[in-house]
Amino acid sequence: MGQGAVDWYRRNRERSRRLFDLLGAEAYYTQPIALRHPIVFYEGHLPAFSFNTLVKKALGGESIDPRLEALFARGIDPHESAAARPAERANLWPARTAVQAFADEADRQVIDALSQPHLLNNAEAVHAILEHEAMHQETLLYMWHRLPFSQKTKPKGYQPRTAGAPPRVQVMDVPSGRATLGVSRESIPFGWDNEFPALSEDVPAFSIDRHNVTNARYLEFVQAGGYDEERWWNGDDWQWIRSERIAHPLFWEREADGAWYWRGMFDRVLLPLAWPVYVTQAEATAFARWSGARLPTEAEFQRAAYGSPDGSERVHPWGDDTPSARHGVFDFGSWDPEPAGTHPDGASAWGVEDLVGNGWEWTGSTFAPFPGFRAMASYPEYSADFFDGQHFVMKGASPATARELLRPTFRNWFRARYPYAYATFRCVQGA
Ligand code: AVJ
Ligand code: FE
Repeated sequence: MGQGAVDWYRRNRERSRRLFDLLGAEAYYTQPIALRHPIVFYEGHLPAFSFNTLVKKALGGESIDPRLEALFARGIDPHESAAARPAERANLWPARTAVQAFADEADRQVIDALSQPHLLNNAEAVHAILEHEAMHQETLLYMWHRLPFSQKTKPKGYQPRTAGAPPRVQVMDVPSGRATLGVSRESIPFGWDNEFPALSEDVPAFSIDRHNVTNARYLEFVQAGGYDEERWWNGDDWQWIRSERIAHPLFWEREADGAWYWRGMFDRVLLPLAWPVYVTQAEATAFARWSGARLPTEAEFQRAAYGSPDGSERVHPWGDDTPSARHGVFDFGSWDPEPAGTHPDGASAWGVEDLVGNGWEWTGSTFAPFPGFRAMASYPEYSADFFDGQHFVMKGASPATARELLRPTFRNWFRARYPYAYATFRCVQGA
């Protein structure tokens, strides 16, 4: 593959290191999200996955440490009932020095492999390890988000951009037309298995919110008693609302005096009314129902984001220009969201803003294989383990999504009641 892959790998490793450096030592063995592993796992998982996938599996190389390679192999999205119990697991994890020694050797061998010119046959494994690390940097950030502020060091000069009034609610019309959901293997340098093969759909006309649903709009739902009324919620979601006594989004906190706050990455701030609300798919669905609308399907999202009046489709919502901070909040451009309406340069052909950036967007579509799906050789469990009807597609990007992942067919997914991700939504009407 050569220099490009080596550079990307080093850039990834450097960014991961900087993310770990934000934390105090006391956080290392803690588990900020009960459904995911403790932080120590991820420092091992990133190099272990790269080493296992490229050096061992693709190239048939020897082990460095079979126990650590197995321990750090996999750790995603366990079922709600399978939440790891911290006490039982505490002494399972190695000392940090051992994790880092393993990581250094794995890095050395991965970089050595990436430098070989004959890696072309293994392009899939190479891209998989590079995108895998980039994706996990977002996982790390939303885990860090849940840690006490006292365990994180705020980067010098960082201030969340809270100023600005919520934009007027506006809907944009999207005429009927075709939308691309999946692509053929030959047409892009790399995609995950769930992006293939080619698939396009006719999408009837619909109208869609110009902006994401903001905290201001969502507050109306909360204040109208939305969390107390069963009729807005799907059955399982209502059970969850009741049994967990959920009364507002996880990112919101309330003081005794009744004031609402947003839990940011490094600060708690008075609820920024213009920011997109971050919620579960369950909460997004309830809000949409309450407001007489629904969530977009995956096909409608694609049409709103990439379609255009002349029938062609764009590379990005705004066109062909290389993604930059002017188009939206992604690629680690901020530690928090920014006000809706502040990136008009990123608008799609229909004038819909922030489709890519400022928060992943929930769809109403379950995560399912496209007809003709084939699990990828280098990581066959990547998608296939999640085609269970319980996961929903998210599209777009959040502030913590690397620019390399901004392609129209990239699909993300979580369970309907997973509250930790940087995920927002907008409503549609029609058809
Ligand atoms: C695609 C973001 C849902 O984090 O659970 C990381 C990505 N897969 N390691 C996850 C993933 C294996 C996955 N998501
Ligand atoms: Fe992983």
